[in-house]
Amino acid sequence: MDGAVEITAVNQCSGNSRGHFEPRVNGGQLSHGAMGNARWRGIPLKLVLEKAGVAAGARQVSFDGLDRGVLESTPDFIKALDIDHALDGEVMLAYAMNGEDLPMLNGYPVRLVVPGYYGTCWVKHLSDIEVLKSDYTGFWMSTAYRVPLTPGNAVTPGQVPAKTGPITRFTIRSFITSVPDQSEVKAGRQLVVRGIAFDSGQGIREVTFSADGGRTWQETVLGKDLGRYSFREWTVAFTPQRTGPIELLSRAFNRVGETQPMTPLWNPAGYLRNVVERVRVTVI
Ligand SMILES: Nc1nc2c(c(=O)[nH]1)N[C@H]1C(S)=C(S)[C@@H](COP(=O)(O)O)O[C@H]1N2
Ligand SMILES: [Mo]
Repeated sequence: MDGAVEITAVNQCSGNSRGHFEPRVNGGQLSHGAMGNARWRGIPLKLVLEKAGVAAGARQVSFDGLDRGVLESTPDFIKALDIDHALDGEVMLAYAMNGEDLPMLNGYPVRLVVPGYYGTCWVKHLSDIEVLKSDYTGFWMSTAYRVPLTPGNAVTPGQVPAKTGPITRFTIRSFITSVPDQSEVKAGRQLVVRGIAFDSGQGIREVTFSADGGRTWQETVLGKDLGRYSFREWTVAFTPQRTGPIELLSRAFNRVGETQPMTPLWNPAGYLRNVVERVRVTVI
């Protein structure tokens, strides 16, 4: 298709904290959250908006999909982006994922792809795009999916934030993917640990690794750069010496100096989780 572009980008649900997906509470068993990394192909939203013509004074663009709420009382899922964001040339109307038509569950036939932003903005089964003169105020923008507008978007547990705004960009995160939590590893044998890191598009600069619960850290080797919105793979080799329990940690740093906190930041919905995660293993 004329003007088509392709990027590799992470799609991550905003409900990404372990607490949010507590299996006993809501049946979800998504552990670190629901996320994926895929190649998205489509037309920049900018091209379509420019073809339609955007009048002066436009403030936001709203996006609606073909689905409706399960209950009569559930508001229709409609999201909005600021006009400058919608026209940034990166936001995309995607029709293919990993070289094939979008699967039904991922938004067939067309979905919005908003690189670096939480999945909630990535409206699936897109049917209506509307340029608005004022900010969109529907439920899924003005009530749901909001975070405190405080440093780190955090408040003291239990505190109701004075001011909130829509959830927007990913926080920086990293994970160990090759060693399961609560597993066993052999003393004296070299282990190559693999993992991933990503942020909202500033670019991963470095991932460090600790095999002693965070007391000492070593550098890891970054894998191929698939673009600034993609997962960045990393590997590190280490040889556990003494038997007994140890904790493996990884911590990512990006090009603008952001990193993951060592202790969790709290907000009412449990959004934006990016604390350094711990993998507990026993050396045998
Ligand atoms: N039409 C429509 N699009 C939607 C949603 C929805 O309920 N309806 N949910 C959003 C949310 S909250 C997320 S996390 C992503 C999930 O995208 P995926 O199913 O491709 O992982 O879709 C987004 N797009
Ligand atoms: Mo989500």
